[in-house]
Amino acid sequence: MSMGFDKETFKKSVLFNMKNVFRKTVDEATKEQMYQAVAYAVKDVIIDEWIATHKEYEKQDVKTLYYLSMEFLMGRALGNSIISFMAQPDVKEVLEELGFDLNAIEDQEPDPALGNGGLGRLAACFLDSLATLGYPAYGCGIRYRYGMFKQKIENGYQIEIPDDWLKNGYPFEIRRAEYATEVKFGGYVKVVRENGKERFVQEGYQSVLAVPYDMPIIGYGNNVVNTLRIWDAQAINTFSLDSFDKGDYQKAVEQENLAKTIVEVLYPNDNHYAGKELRLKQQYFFISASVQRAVLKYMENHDDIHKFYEKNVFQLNDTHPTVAVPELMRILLDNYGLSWDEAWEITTKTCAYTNHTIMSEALEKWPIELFSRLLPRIYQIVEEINRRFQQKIGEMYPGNQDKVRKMAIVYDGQVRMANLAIVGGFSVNGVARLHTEILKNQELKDFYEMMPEKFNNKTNGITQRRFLLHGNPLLSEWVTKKIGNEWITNLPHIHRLAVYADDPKCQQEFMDIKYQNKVRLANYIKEHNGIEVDPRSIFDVQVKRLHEYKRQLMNILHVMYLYNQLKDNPNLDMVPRTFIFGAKAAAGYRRAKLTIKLINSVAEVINHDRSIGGKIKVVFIEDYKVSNAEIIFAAADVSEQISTASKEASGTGNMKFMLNGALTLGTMDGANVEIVEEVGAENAFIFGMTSDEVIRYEREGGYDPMEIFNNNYEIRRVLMQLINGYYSPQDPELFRDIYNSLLNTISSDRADTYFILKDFPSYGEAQKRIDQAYRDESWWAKAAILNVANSGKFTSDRTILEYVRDIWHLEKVNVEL
Ligand code: CR6
Repeated sequence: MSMGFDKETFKKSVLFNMKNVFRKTVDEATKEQMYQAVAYAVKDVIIDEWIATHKEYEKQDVKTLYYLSMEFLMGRALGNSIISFMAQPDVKEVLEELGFDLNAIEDQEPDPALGNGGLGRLAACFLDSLATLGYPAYGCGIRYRYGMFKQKIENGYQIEIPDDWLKNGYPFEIRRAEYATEVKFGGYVKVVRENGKERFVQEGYQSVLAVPYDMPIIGYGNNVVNTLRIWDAQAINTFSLDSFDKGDYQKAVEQENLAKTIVEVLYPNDNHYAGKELRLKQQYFFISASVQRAVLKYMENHDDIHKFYEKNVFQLNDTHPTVAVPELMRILLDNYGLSWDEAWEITTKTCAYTNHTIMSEALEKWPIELFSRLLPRIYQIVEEINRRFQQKIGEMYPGNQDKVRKMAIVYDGQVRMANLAIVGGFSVNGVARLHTEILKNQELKDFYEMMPEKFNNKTNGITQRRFLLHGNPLLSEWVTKKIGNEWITNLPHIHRLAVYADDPKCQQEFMDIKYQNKVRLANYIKEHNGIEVDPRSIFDVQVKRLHEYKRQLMNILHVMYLYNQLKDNPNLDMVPRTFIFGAKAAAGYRRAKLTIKLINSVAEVINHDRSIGGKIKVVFIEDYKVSNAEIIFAAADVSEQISTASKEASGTGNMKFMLNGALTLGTMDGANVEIVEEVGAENAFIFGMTSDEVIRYEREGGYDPMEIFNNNYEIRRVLMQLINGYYSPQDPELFRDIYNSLLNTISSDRADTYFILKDFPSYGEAQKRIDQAYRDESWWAKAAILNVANSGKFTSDRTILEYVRDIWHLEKVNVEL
């Protein structure tokens, strides 16, 4: 147990908070009030460790990582905090003594969703690992007033509801007004001459005040508490009568509005760039504040700015934070008076970039007009970076305009952020081996040829502390009973479970735990969806953002196909299956939203058809988020990871399922490749085209879905049901767009862009193999245990150690109390 925790003190603290914050005694308190009182007591416990950690960092003058990210999908903090200082049994007892149940109290916490999906959740796992491994790090992001929307399903359609997560205050955060920083937008750049030197100053700008809020990131059992710093925006001068008199009224109001709107909401797009001006404002806002603060902090205890990179490293989580490159340049040039070469050396030794996608629609490109109007000085610097880089291209590839066309940073009226990130840093990494290979050999081939030393792979990972220890207490206790608890901070140790995979008693124990977790999920589904599901059926789960490349459509088309088989032959011999979906669609992504409607329409028909004897159930879990994800992973038998090969950079849900003993039904895409390598192809269900095949078709053509439609009766039957009202009798045309996306070339250059029909037969085969395999309970249990036992590679601790070794070069710190 961590030294900061004492049960009696904790109890007193809870009672004190209850009185002080709510003027209540415990027996009058609501669960929500109890949650707050407990949360503040937890903060009390960690606050000394938090202070001690930062003292230690200062004392040792450590190198610090700034993980710059537009998104941090943290999930709830209370449960994990308690686990981290290893006081869960005590806290549970304290609450029981006070008449409350810890689970119910945890359930009161809003689930801070300041992220869309994998990228934001990865950032959260990384922070957990960094603290647990004892590395000095800040997460830097935005304190969105509204994070990811809450999803409601009404009449089968997704409805987006703002998620006011700050409504009752957030007990874990601390406002740090003393670090507030001004961020400037717009205006123009004036050149002033001072003793023979030119200086650039921005004038006529609007500005906002960036005010940081700090959240504690608690290491597991090691007294380390790092910081997630998220920035809020405030008007610099709230407007006064005075400014009204001077005619500045308009300006004052504008500043007020600018501040309010900047941090108002997270853009709900995953893997898709919308090109909105406000988004660029958000990017510059949090980057300028974070970079300014990092430089000031460094200069508090150092006098030579030239060595900045020795003590600081900025990791750019995708291209969203790329303005960090010109912003650091600006500070070094304009505030510290460095020469271009000096500033460039420091900047390119400080910044490193992670690429998270090859999907072209996710590539950020800003029109010059917008970029230069919003960030005039930054744009000047980007132009100069581009001019010098093009010169370098010219030297290496004389007269090769094609190289310039492909690699230039400013080209065709646009600023290309990925190119800027590659040129402005010392490292470029992909997030799974296959993804990095595709970057090197296709998407970023020219950059790789020019600067191969920058490229490296860092296969993603997940934290076992949240996704097994917290999310699956039954399995986690069982694992610890078998092999001890070292896996909590050293996941590869979990391989010791492998010796139990053949043991019938262990198999039985494992399957019993899976069953209980399925009952827990079934109860959740009953409570939230009103649908009864049978925990003895196979739980076949696809939870992730809704996107065409992830092919939820292929999954539901297969359900439609199976249902047809059952209707033809009600005695069909099949193991009962529950198909579980969970997915949010970006609010403006029409086809994705229609797919949700399709899933719910199919569910409506199938779940009410008594003639199939309950052999298939379809459930769409509303509002998929970190807190219910933990329950879902624990209960899954089958993990659907069925993206079109080459499109899913890594995936991280795939790893969370594996850790919880689900078998992967997947394509050879992203990190699936490495999962299969670890667990063995015989313990997974792999199907579909390889990434090479997909890429070849994309390049050379030669795929015609119409041919499949014409030659495959079962597929044709399913597709016809999309347009004959079978699942939408009131409106037979409802799903026409989905039908068209598969067969008509009108909506894109090629029909079936994601090769759903092409992979469908092989997907159906794999599904059949699952049906057969599940009948042999002992085989299944063994394969499931082997999945758990071979998940060691996929801890984010391993990923972080690789980043530290190859990119960040941080020193581990011990914190004694
Ligand atoms: N959408 C990838 O698509 C990857 C995560 C984290 C994604 C996904 O395969 O696991 O990043 N990409 O690396 C982006 O967000 C751009 C994602 O979450």
